[in-house]
Amino acid sequence: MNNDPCITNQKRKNPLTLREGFWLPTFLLNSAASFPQNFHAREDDVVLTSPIKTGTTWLMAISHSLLHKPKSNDTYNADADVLTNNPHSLVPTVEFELWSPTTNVNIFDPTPLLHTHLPLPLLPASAAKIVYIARNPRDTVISMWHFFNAMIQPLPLERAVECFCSGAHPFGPFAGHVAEYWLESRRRPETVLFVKYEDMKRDPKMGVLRIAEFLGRAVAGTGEVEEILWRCSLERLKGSEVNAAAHSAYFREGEVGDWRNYLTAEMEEGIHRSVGVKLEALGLFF
Ligand code: PAP
Repeated sequence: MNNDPCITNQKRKNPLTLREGFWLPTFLLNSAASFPQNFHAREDDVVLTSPIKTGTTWLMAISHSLLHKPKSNDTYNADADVLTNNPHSLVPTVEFELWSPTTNVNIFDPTPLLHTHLPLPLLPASAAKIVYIARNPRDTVISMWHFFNAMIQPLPLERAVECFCSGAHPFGPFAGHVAEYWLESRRRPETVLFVKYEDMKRDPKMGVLRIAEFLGRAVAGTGEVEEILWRCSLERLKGSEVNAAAHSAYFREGEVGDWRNYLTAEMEEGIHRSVGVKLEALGLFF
């Protein structure tokens, strides 16, 4: 095992650079650096945060649905929003879209709901509300492997696991990313909500209610929660025209424990040794 930034860097494509102990895609360094300098949170701003492949898209769809509640006799249709836009278009990811070279747009002003994959030490100090979603590392690496196979280039699973274990993958190391947000959520529970993908899958209604309560958003009974869950369900998003056409890589199985279909005992042991024990020490995932 070595420390080469690897998953997206075979043949020197998409190199990574180390910042504050985390590997960032080099092409995102400028926008990542300007986030803490230029973002001044307002009281009701919300920043969704996550490593990659831990349930970001689902969290985006749910949070957008919660925060864009139509007022009575408002004709705004939140369902149409989610059905006709990929959630990543509804909730901009700071490092990808901040002053994007293509749009030259500063996304901070118009939207109260943002997302970032940046680790905690690279976030602005201002106290916007943060909702972080994490996932079991074994399912995360399998999801990551499928995603990079589809979006960048095919690579052997052994290589993907090796990169994951070394921490040299986009926004890695995974254990450090998760641990920092977890500890911050314990220190400042009113500011950081830590959500686990597995909990959302096991009891999605409770998951939505928890997020709604944290965001200070009153929910009109279980009917509304069920509607949000239906609207944001994997099946429905996967089947929508916009996602089927151009964003299918974001929607796959969405299963807890899918790693059992892929990882050998040796791979699993390696993940446990390099990532799992750090999370286990915090009572997370193992
Ligand atoms: P990202 O980091 O590229 O944004 P992210 O959305 O965090 O990806 O994670 C993708 C995973 O969430 C996929 O898991 P899988 O590979 O194990 O299947 C994807 O299927 C799952 N996912 C996407 N949308 C939903 C949803 N609406 N409900 C549940 N899971 C979802």
